[in-house]
Amino acid sequence: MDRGINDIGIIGLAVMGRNLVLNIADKGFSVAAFNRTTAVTQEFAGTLQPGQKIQPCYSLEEFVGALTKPRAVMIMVKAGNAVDAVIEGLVPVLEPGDIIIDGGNSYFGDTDRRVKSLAERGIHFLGVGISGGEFGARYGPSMMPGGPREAYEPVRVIFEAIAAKADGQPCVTYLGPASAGHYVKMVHNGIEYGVMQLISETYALMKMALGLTNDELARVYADWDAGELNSYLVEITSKIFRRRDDSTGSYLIDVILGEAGQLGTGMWTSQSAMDLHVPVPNIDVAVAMRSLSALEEERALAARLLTSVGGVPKTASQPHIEHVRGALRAAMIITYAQGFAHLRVASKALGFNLNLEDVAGVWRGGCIIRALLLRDIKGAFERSPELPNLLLDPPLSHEVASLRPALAEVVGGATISGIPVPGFMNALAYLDAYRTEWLPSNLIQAQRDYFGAHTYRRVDRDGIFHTDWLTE
Ligand code: 2AM
Repeated sequence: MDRGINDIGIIGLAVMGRNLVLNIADKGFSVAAFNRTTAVTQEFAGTLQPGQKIQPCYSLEEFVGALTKPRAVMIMVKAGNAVDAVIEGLVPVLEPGDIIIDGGNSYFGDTDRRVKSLAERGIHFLGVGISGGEFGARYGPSMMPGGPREAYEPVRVIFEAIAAKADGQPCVTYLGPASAGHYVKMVHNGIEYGVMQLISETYALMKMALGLTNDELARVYADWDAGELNSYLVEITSKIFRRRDDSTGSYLIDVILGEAGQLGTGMWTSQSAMDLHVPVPNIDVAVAMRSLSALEEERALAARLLTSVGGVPKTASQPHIEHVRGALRAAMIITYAQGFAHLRVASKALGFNLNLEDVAGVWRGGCIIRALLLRDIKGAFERSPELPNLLLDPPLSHEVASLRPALAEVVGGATISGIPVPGFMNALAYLDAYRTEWLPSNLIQAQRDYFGAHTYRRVDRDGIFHTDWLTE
């Protein structure tokens, strides 16, 4: 083990932290490593190979003393109070010009607060979204850095070396000031929720309406992954259906309880989109469905009471697998479109000045929502950097239009059969509403003016109008 002056330091040696340490050392940089509980550091030190440029440290003073200046300290602890606790410990031992990097899943509002309060003490703070899980941290994550630009330069070479590569480019680039990085990571997770919901609906359709076995499902998803649906989430879905349970020997998927958990990032995406008045119905419904899935007892009761609307009536036509595949491609494009539209508006409202082509590039590899589709999305923003919505990109809109019949077919059949496909329904409704020039919202304006004198605008004249509706 090397002892000396290190390029960067990592605090927090749980799964993500220790894998990042190993990744950084593999790329030829030297790393100081520290964990609050000394036993964890000792255990980690015991796993190191001779020659690895990693220096385990047993006090904050030793850790800070082992770093080149300006010091770059990356915090890899649980989001929330732990980040503030670590920062509080660091501030007295750091110097102006040093850089604290938060690589956790922090709420963007917390990141804004930390950037400001540390700037007052002369310390730079970078909020960096990191996606890719344990494997990504070890062999190449997607990284979304935000904060003061001058603080990014000293760590840029390390980040570019450790990040995933896609089409030869590192999946990391400076995204914008303040909480831009954590905001982009939040929306990444929102899209992830939306796409996982859609894939789970294709599973429901093919299992319930078509009666596909787990082996058949594994083959279908593998086949999809080999084509335009190529993506990490479709790939792992195929692998999941092959996996056997060690204790029972049956398929593992069939013994997993259908109660989806959530850590909050999907909900944050929905909440912040609503604050900005950006419609992201596929993300909203994905959050809602996780919450609904957790109402296990109520659902068991309702299944008995409301059977007449459940089940698969004989009249329902079976979906064609090719239609399900087309519906998934269309709904995936629509879900990413909502996420990018969210980022477009947030960028303006919060002053991030995001380059959405860069965001698509960073998501091309290493992260959970990496997908071949992101190459098309990157191309769309390359052609038109200010595009407000991906559905206005000619090639993507053409593709979605050509897939709409498949999407409608799947939603129609599932509705008659009573198979819940709220993700597909929302994708179709969003598409249809977005492409309809006339919406019945004139009636809503009339109603608002009727009961609340909220006024309305007219199609034929400028100005604000109010009608006394009670006088005929
Ligand atoms: P620990 O091993 O000392 O608990 C994930 O929980 C990581 O976050 C662990 O490395 C854990 O350190 C660290 N962590 C959690 N709360 C912390 C705190 N208040 N201060 C420092 N590290 C903390």
